Amino acid sequence: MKARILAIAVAGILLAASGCGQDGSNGGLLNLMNARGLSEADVSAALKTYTPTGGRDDYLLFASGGHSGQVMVIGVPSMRILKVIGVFTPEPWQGYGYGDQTNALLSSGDRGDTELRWADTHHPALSETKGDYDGEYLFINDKANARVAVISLKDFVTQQIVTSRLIESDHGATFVTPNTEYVVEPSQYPAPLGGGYAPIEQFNEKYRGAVIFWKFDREKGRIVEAQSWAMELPPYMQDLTDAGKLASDGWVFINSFNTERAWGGTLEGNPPMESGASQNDMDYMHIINWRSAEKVVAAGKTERIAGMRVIRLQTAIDEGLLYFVPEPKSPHGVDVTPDGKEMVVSGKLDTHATVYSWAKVKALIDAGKFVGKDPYGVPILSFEDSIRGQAEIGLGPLHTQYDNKGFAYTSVFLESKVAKWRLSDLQVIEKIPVHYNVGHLVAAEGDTVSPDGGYVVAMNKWAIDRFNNVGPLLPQNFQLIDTSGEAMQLLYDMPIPIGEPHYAQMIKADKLKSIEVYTPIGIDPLTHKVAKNAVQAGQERIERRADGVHVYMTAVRSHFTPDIVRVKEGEHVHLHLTNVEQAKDATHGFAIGSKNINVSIEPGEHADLHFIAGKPGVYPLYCTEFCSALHLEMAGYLLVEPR
Ligand code: RUQ
Ligand code: CUA
Repeated sequence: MKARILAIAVAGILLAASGCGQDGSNGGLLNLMNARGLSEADVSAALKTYTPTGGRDDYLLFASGGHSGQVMVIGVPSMRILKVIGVFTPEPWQGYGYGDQTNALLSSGDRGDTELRWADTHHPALSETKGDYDGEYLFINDKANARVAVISLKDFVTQQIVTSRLIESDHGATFVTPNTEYVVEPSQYPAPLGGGYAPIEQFNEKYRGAVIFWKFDREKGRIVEAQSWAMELPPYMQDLTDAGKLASDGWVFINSFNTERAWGGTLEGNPPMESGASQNDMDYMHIINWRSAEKVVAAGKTERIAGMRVIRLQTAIDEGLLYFVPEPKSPHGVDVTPDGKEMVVSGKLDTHATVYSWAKVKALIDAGKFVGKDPYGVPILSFEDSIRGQAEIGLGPLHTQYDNKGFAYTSVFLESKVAKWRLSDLQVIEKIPVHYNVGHLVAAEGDTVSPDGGYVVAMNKWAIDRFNNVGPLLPQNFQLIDTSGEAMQLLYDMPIPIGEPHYAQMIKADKLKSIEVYTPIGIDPLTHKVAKNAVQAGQERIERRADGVHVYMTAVRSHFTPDIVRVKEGEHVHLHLTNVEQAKDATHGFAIGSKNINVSIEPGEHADLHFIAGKPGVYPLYCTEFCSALHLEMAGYLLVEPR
C-alpha cells in the first residue's frame, strides 16, 4: 500500500515536472533532476526519506558510538541525528562529567585506581517486555573495560555504570532476557577470574571466560549488583549472544571462537593469534539454562570471586546448566528468530547461515544424547542432529535480523552486501550491494518477537568513495534500505563521524515517552527526584560553612542569582544551581573560565558543582546557551579575593 501511494506520488510529480514547471525559477522538477543528474530511483529514494520541517520520524535508531563511549539517536527514515548521549565519556555540551553528579557517575565506572574516560561501546540493548521493546531503558557495554551502562529513556540520560573485576573485557553484551530480568555480559578475552596474574603458558588451566547476569530492577531503574551472578566458562573467546524467547525462553546462546585456545606469541615462536585461533573447523555455541542457573545460585552453590557469586564450571556441568553445540569456524552473530524456535549463526570464515532448531537441541539435552565432551567436561551435542539446515549466503556472513514476512537479512562482510533470504526454505532471494564492509545490520524492531519490516540499516565500516574527502580517517556509512517492496532499495547514505559504531536497535518512535521538562523544579536527572540542594526562586543565598562556601543559585532568562560570587583564595566552593524555568527547550549553560567548570541545566534541572577557588583573580562566569536576546548579558563574576 505504502509503495503504491508512493508510485502514484512519484508519477504525479514527474507528470507535473514534465508539464508545467511548479518552480518558475528553475523550470520545474524535471529540470532540477537533470541539473543534479538524479534518476527516477533517486527521486523516489528522496521522497521516501525527505522529512519536511516539523516532521517526525517513524523510528528511532539507537546506535553505539563506538570508541566515543556514547550512544547516537538517529531518526528513521530521515537519518537525522537527534541526540548524542554521554555514557562512558564526558560530553561537554550536556555538561556530562563536569558536575558533581555526573562526575561521580563516571568515576563509579573506574576499575581499580585507573580513571577510565573512554570506552569501546558495541551493542546497545533496549529493555524488553515479553520479548518486545518497551521504550523504557537502554543498556550498552564497554568491551575494553568490561562495563555495562543503564540509560533512562525518560530523559535519555545515563543512570548507572557497573563493572565487575571478575572479567577483563566483554563483547557479547548487552543483550537482555525477554522481560529484562537480566542484562547479559559475557567476557571476550580469557583471563584469570577476578584479576591477578597467571603465566600465559597456563592459559588452559588458569585463564577462564565467564558470563555475568546483571539483575535489573525496573522500578528502581538500576542494576542490582548484589542480586547479580555469573557462570564460569572455559577459556574460549566468547562472542555475540542472544537470549532465547517464547519457545526458547529461559536460555541464552553465546557464540565462541578460539576453541583452539591459541594465545599468540609471534616473537616467541608461536603462530599469531589469528592463525592459531582458526585451526578448528568448528567452534562451540554455548547453550545456557539461565532459569535453572538462577535456582542453583539461590541454593548457594556458588563461590564469591571479586564480590560476584559465580557458578563454577564443574557445578554448571553437574547441574546441567551448560551445553555446547559445534558451529562453523569463527562464528560471529547468533540471532534467535522472532518465534524463538531457531537460532541463526553466521561464521566469518564460513559461507552459511546455519539454522539450529531449538526443538532438536532441547530434545538432545533432555535425552542426555551427547557426542562428546570438551576438555573441561562440557557436554557437546551433535551438529547434524541440532540443525534444520544451512542457507548459502556468501562470503563472510556476520549478523542476521528479521522482518514480519518470514525473511531474514544477513550482513555479508567480505562481499559488502546485505542478503535477504527466506527462513522457510533457506533460499536467498536477493542481495543488495552496500558500501562497504558491512558489520552489523539492523531491521525495524528486527530482533524482537514481532519485527516490523520496512527498513534495514546496513552499518558499514568503510565508506571509501562515498563522501567528500576529509583526510585519511573517513566517516563510516549507515545505509538505509527500504525492504517493504519486492526488491530492496537503497535509500540513503549517512556518514557517521563518530566511530566505530557496531550495533544499533531500531524502535517504533511512538513507544518512547520522554519527558519534555523536569517537573517539579529542582530535579536531579540521576535520581529523577528533587535534589537535596535544589534552589527555588527567591531562596538564592550564599552560606559559609565548615566545608566551604555554599552558593545557592538559580538560572532564568537572562540572569543568574546571585551573579557575583565572592570567595577567598583557596576556599572550597559548592555551587548548587537550579534552572527554574519550565518552558520547553529553555536550557541554560553555566561555565567559569580557567576552572574546568561547565554544566548544562535543562528546564527544571538541578546540578551541583564543587571546586577549589585557586589563586586570587577575577573569573567571568556566563551562560553557554544562546537562550535569549540578552544571553550575552547572562553573566557574572567569581571574585577570588586574596587572603
Ligand atoms: S560486533 S560488527 Cu561488537 Cu559484529 Cu562489531
Ligand atoms: Cu541562559 Cu544564555
